Amino acid sequence: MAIDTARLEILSALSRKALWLSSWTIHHANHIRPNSDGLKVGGHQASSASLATIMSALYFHVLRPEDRVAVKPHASPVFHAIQYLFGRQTRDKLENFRGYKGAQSYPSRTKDTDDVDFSTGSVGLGVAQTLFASLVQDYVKAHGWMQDRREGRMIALVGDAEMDEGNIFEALAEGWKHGLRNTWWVVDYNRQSLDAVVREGLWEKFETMFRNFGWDVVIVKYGKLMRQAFAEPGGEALKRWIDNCPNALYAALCFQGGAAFRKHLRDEIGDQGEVSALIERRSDDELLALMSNLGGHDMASMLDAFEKVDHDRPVCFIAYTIKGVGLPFQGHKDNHAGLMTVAQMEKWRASQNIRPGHEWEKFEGLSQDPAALKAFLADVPFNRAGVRRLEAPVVEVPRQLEFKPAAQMSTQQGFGLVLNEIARGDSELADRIVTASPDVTVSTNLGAWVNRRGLFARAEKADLFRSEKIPSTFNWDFSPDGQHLELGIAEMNLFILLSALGLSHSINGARLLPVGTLYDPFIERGLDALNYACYQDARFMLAATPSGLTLAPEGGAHQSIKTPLIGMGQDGLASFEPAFVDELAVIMRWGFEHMQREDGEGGSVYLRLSTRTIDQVQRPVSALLHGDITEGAYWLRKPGPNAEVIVAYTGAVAPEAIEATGFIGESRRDVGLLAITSVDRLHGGWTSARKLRRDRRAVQHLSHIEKLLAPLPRDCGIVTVLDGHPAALGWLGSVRGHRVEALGVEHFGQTGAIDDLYRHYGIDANAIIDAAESLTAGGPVLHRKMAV
Ligand SMILES: Cc1ncc(C[n+]2csc(CCOP(=O)(O)OP(=O)(O)O)c2C)c(N)n1
Ligand SMILES: [Mg+2]
Repeated sequence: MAIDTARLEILSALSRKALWLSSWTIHHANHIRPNSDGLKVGGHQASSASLATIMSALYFHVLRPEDRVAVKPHASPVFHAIQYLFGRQTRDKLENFRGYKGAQSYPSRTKDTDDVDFSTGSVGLGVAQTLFASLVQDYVKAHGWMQDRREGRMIALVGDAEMDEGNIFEALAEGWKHGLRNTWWVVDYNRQSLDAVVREGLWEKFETMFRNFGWDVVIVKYGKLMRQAFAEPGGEALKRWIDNCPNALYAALCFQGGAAFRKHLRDEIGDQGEVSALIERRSDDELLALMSNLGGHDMASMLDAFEKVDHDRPVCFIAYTIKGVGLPFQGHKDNHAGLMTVAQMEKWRASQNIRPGHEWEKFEGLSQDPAALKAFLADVPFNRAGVRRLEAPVVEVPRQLEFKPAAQMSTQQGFGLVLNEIARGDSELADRIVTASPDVTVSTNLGAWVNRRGLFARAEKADLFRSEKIPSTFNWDFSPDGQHLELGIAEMNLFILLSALGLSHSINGARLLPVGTLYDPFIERGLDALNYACYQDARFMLAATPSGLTLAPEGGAHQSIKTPLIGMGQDGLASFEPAFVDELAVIMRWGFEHMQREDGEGGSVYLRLSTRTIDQVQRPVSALLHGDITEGAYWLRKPGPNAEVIVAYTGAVAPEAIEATGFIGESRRDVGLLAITSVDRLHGGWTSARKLRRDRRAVQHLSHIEKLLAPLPRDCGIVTVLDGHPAALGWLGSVRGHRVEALGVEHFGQTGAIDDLYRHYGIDANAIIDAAESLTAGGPVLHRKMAV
């Protein structure tokens, strides 16, 4: 469908305006209101210019409110400029670009106030997020929760160097397996990265790969000026020269200008009559305009490419562009952090007919009637639905989550039992939970859940083993009602999928309660994706199991040491390491509510679990204990008034801590045993209490850990122990000034049985006793006899 000329002119004008505003934003931040630390705000002018036309085509014409976009991080200024033209971004925030509470240098769902769909910044992640967001939309649709909402296209604006990120390829494979639809990736093919010009010929490989995965590939290489020139006599030869020109040379010539192009064309094509005449008919400026008229800078070509798509298969658009197009450093390989000088900006300002002092005016310098432009912007299809962030009601969580108790269990087993009980019922909670696992569904105890709730696929697919009547513990039926998304091994995909699932309430208006499982050490494999999922406030529960040395019997390489510190350090993630299953049930209940809180307190939940079977405590869980467990700790054995030492443990080392406390109690007074269920929440509570007191907002307020440790005499020692890095608990001594012996694991890789390993790494009962001895006066403490 051809677009009418008047509309095309307005779109081109708005695109020029978006480019101007994005460059002015950066210029302003550098030269007019520079950061107080004097840092140059580079890095974005060239990247933004590269995408100004494409983004304008999308936002001002092609996009619909239900479409969602991940914008390449360095196109943030042009994104904010477009939002400013829409009236959704303030001048103040643009003037304060990259400053305190100003517009963010990478589009941020949580920190920006304009209409960011997905946070980007770590290249590659936003791209894959669109793919998973589309799968989630399919999931929501298949479950009948789209109501009357239209399917959106999930669109990523991708830097060509961004394609080097492996997570994109991992996602591509997963998308293929799940029958990906409604996903567009628009590659800003400027053939430049941060440092340099990208490798010749790489894109042909990518192109084939996209097609292999079932994507439509649309190449937008030539703009209208080029196509017209190719139609002139000699045009074929010009086209051939352009097609054969190496990336680096083309970029360099774009930087040098029309005269340089002319010289090269003359030298290389020689005097060939028609093509020479074609070139000579143009002035230097006209020749440069022709040669920089690549498809990605030509509004009509881009619109045409977008509008021609008449199917819902995924599409990769490869749009040829010039990094920094239209700016003095266009094409220069060093332009990533390039900034225009004041003099260059003055010259460019004049060429854009923008009067000094009128730089922020939306329609300054455009030849169109401002009223017409205003009316155009007010009627842009993308904005017709108003606010694009949706909401979904909170799913009620029962007061208590049940599980079938046993005298001895592991927390991983307990996790499976709790989910199994939920799956058996017909609560809304059960319906809204969606599980996912990177090929460790069975080995993380999700099997029972999957047996009851099935695997998700848009089309039914029966379990062949079942239809062939071969006995198997697990039912592997796929259907559109299924509630488990089975992934390949790549952990990055798990986290990006959790991120997409965990934003469904806001993106699709349908709340999902995602639960992902993986082996604890492999959190590190997907850590950046986990970080970004939390950063954009996606809500999910992560069950990481087994953890610590309790996975090491499978091989020393499978031990996780630093994940407790990751759990503490990760913003937006409340981390727990319960020892007993009744604690876990309380935490999961709390977690499903926490995942839905919108009061600034909510977030995601990380459960660090274990396969180690231990004796369970038999007790009623009182409301008080319930509160203590979710706040992070309780006394499993209360210390007496003259306590000489206490043991504070977290997680699977509970049996060692309990046993050691018994031995220590033989010869030391009033020994206490502190069960820590969440070192993260304990620490966070302590930090915020100190801040409240300092700010004089709650002078009397004491945190949970301060209250727990308050009765201890000043010279009481604390032995801390966990199957993880000792620093996670070592801080307990700072709360009230007690001496600490912090036990934990600091070295990696020994294989063996759990007992051997606990002894080897010094977190067994005797190591705890030794530590208690070193903190107290008095005779030797009886030790546990070693098996011989
Ligand atoms: C994971 C990650 N690594 C490194 C960076 C630093 N970085 C920012 S942009 C960039 C290269 C960008 O090249 P490209 O994707 O082609 O975008 P262009 O600026 O050319 O549009 C790099 C290495 C980053 N943001 N994220
Ligand atoms: Mg690039």
